Amino acid sequence: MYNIHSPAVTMTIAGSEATGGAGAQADLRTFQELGTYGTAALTCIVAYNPQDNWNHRLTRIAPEVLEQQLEAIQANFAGQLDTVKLGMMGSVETIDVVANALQSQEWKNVVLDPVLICKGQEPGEAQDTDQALKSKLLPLATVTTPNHFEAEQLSGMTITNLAELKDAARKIHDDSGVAVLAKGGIRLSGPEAVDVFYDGSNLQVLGVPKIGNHAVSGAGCSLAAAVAAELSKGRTALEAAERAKDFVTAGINQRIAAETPYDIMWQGGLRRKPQQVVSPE
Ligand code: PXL
Repeated sequence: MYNIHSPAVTMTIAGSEATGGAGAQADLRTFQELGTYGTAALTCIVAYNPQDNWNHRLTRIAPEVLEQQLEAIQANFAGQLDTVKLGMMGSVETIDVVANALQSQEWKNVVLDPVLICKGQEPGEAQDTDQALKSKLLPLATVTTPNHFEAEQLSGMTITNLAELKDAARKIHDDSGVAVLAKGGIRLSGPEAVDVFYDGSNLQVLGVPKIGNHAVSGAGCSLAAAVAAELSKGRTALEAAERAKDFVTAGINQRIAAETPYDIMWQGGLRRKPQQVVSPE
């Protein structure tokens, strides 16, 4: 006897980060933790270099190999897959393949984490990739989650305080039509890590007390993946943003230490703590 289980199906199109802190590995753990069935199409492979200050060594996946992964996932879950999260792209060719896949079927939720600093890329090439992301992927997204730097780049504005973060979120939305969750995180001064959600009608400030003053690995990837997971379960964009922020805050609170200069967020932060075993008197 068996039962057919039908969790929401979610897909990430992202890079592999072998140590598991960021990228597709963090996305898949987030999908699982939030009760969705996660699939992943890899765009590139990042291997940090412990001999060189943990710098990124970046290998791109050939565009036709990305195409094959997308074909397999989309065919296998035809009619079930309506939510995708986009992470690190790594090249203009990759962005073209992803834009084609997005246009090949209907999607309810396209969450774009606009990873603009693709460490390991030559500066000129990185600029082309950023430009392609803005012109080809942003218009196909339903929600985007820029961090402080990315919000500055996408809006063309300087962001030093909450009022400017709000203005940038408005500008990115007005230019693109996409709901924006702009992350101030620890970058803005003050006691709170503040993010701004704006979807054209609703402007909401999401703040929680800062947990230390150092960024942790995986927070950005996991936030966008959590937004995607919550949307795939039928939540509104604002609800998804609020839940994703709780998920990441709990994960930062229970961070994992490693040899890299930054800690790693733990996707199990919202789990109920194991019951204390009480020994019989
Ligand atoms: O945090 C951005 C990011 C996204 N995707 C991959 C990464 C990183 C940062 O290291 O390696 C694959």
